[in-house]
Amino acid sequence: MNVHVIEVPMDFGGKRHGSDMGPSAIRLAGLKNRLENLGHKTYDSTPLDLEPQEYSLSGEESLRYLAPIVKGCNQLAQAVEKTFEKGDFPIVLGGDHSIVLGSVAGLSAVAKKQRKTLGVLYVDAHGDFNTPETSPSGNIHGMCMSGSCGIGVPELTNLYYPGTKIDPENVCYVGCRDIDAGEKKLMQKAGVKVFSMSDIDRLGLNTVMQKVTTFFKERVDLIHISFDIDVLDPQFAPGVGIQVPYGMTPREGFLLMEEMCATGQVCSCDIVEVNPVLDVCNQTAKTAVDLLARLLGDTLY
Ligand SMILES: [Mn+2]
Repeated sequence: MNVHVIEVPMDFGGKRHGSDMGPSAIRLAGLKNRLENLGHKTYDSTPLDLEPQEYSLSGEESLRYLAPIVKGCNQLAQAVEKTFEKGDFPIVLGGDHSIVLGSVAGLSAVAKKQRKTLGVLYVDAHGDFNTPETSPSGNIHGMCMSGSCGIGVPELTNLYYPGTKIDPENVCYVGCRDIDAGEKKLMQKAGVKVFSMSDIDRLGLNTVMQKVTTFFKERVDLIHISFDIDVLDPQFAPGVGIQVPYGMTPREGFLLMEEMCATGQVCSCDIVEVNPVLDVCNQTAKTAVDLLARLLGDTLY
């Protein structure tokens, strides 16, 4: 398979900066070699033409850095659309999670043209389903999935092209454990599927993944995975903007990726919020590489 590694060094969406260095950290951790050893051809580029955060104005407090986020996500959407249309597999390296607005917009544009249904597997400690009214922080990385689902301000819901990018009923979460009260109501109303950390504890990840893959098989043609590395427990992935305790182990993450690989439906993947400034010896980026390798066919035996 041809894999296009799309680097998105953009960290406007979160409070703690430094995830704009995530793509370099993941590249340094050996992504190219790992994927090529699995038999894939890789190429790498960045679509961003943007001033960094230190040179940009944050704008309104309830939607911090809205203008540069919209601009960068439009650039990303175009790159993802082109890659996917060519039949190549986009791996999008964030950056904070606001970039999912761009990935999903680009993919959904192609899915529409091909008359295929798109689903999103959202692997995250958080819901990222706030609006400016419910958000405690005004940070857009907490409003990106609601935006993709058509909920929130028009600048986000109409990003790249007018209209909703993904039907919330085709969105499935795994690993949530820190959801704001207001966003929980929005998620329940929108009808997204959620397997929280408690569900993983109750059922085990293997059973959760059987339910997840059945969910997608029954309702969509294509799956985009948006993997926020903060879903992992901070003891294994300390290099993230917001550490949330009691998370998934890397082994659970690997199993999730292997099971998704086996569906044959996954068409692209983001891996976001790797922040080398807060990391220890680049271990969070190394885990990101291991996760991506499992998604693209690596097995232990
Ligand atoms: Mn997130």
